[in-house]
Amino acid sequence: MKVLVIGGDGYCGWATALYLSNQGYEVGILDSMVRRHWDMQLQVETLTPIAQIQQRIQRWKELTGKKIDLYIGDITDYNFLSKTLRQFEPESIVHFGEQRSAPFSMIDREHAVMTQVNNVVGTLNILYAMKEDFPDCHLVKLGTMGEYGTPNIDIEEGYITIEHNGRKDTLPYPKQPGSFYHLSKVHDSHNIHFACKIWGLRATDLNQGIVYGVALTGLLSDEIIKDELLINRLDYDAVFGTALNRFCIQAAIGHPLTVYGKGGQTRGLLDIRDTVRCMEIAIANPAEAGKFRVFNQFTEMFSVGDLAIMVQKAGKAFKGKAGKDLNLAPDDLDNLDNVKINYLENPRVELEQHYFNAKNTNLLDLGLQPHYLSDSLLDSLLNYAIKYKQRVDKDHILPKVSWHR
Ligand code: NAD
Ligand code: USQ
Repeated sequence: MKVLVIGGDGYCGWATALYLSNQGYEVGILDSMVRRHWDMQLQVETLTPIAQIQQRIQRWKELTGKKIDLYIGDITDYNFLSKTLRQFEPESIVHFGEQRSAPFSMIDREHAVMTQVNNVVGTLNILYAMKEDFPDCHLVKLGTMGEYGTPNIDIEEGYITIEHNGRKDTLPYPKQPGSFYHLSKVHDSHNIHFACKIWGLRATDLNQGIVYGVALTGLLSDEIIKDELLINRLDYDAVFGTALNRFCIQAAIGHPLTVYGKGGQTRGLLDIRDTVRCMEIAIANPAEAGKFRVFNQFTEMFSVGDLAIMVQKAGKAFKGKAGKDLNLAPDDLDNLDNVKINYLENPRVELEQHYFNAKNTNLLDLGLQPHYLSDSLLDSLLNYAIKYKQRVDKDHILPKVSWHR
C-alpha cells in the first residue's frame, strides 16, 4: 500500500515513515521543513542532533534497501499539494503536518493566526485534493485529546449519545480546547466530518494524547536505532517540548522538574512505538466511504505531578543500575540521585485538579498492544538525555509564554 506521510520530517512523522517503510509499505514523505525553521526562529535545537531529511532518507536506503520518496513543499500551497498527490498516488494519507505546540500558538496574535491558517488551510486543501483526484484514499488525520478539554463526565471516542427533552441522538462530543493550537484541531475535525458527509470521503481522526520516548526499540533493528543519521527529534524546550520528555531531560541536567501549578492536570499519554502501530492499524482498517471515524489514541492516563514523581524515582533507580553498567561521569549520577520538583506558577489557563476519564477501546479492539510506561522506557529516555545533555540550552527550560497576557 502507498502511504503519504505528511509532516514526515517531524517527531511522530519520521518514526512512522521508518516503521511503515520497514513493514513493507511504499512510503512518501511530504514536509515543508517549517518546523526546522521555527526551531531556528526560537533559537532552540532538539536534544538529539537530527540530520537533514535528504541524508536521513539516503541512509535509510543504504541500511535497508528501501526507498522513501520525498516531496518538499507546503500543503497550504494547493498546486504543490495536488501535483504531489497525482505524482505519488497515495492509497492512504497520514497527516501529521501541522503546527503542534500550544505555547507557540499563544505567543501573540501573529502566532495564533499562523497556527490556525497553517493547520486549517492545510487540512482543507487535503480534503479538496482528495475530492478532486483521490476520493477513495483514506485520510488518517492526527487530532488531539486536548480537543475535549477536561469535562466533568467521561470522554467518549468522538461522539456521545444524548437524551434531551424525551428525544435521543448521537452527536459529536462537546469540545473545550485549551489553546489556539488545540482549537485549530477542533476546526479541522469539523471540516473533515463535513467533507466526509458531503463528498463521501473516508477519514479517521486520531485524537492523540501526549507522546513520549524516542527509540522504536523492538520494532526496528538495533543497527537502525543506533544510527545517528536516522535519529529522531526529542524536544525539551518550553515551547515544543512536552511533559514527560521534558522531565527526563531536566532530570539529566540537574534542573528541577517544571510542574505547572498544582500538577493535578491529567492527560492521556502513549509511547511513540504505539503512535506508529496506531498508524499501521488505522491504515490497515480503513474507514468506510462517507464515514468520519474518531479514535482516542492514548494508552494510559497520568497527572503531570505523578509523572514528575515517577521521573524522580526513576532517576534514583537509574543511578543504582547505571553506576554498574554505564560509563558515566559522577555528576551525571548525582543529578539523577537528587531530582527536585518545582511547582511553578502556571503559565496556562487550565484546571489543575479535575475529573478525567477518557475511553480508548477502538484501537485496542483493532489489535493495539500497548507499551505501558515502564522503568526501561524511562531508563532509555534518561540515557538519551545524558548522552546529549551538552546540547541542552538551559535558557529554554522555563516557560516564557503565558496564556494570561
Ligand atoms: P512536529 O512539529 O515534530 O512535526 C510536524 C511536521 O509537520 C514538521 O516536520 C513540519 O515541518 C511539518 N509541517 C507543519 N506544517 C506544514 C505544512 N503546512 N506543510 C507541510 N509540512 C508541514 O510535530 P509532531 O510532534 O510530530 O506532531 C505531529 C502531529 O501529531 C501534529 O498534528 C500534532 O498535533 C499531533 N500530536 C502530537 C503529539 C505529541 O506529543 N508530539 C500529541 C498529540 C498529537
Ligand atoms: N506541563 C507542565 N510542565 C511542563 C510542560 C507541561 O506541568 O514542563 C503541563 C501543562 O500545563 C499541561 C500538560 O502538562 O497541563 C501537558 O502539556 P504538554 O506541553 O506536555 O502538552 P500539550 O500542550 O497538551 O501538547 C502536546 C503536544 C500537542 C498534542 C497534545 C496532546 O504538543 O501537539 O496535541 O500534547 S493533549 O495534551 O492530549 O492535548
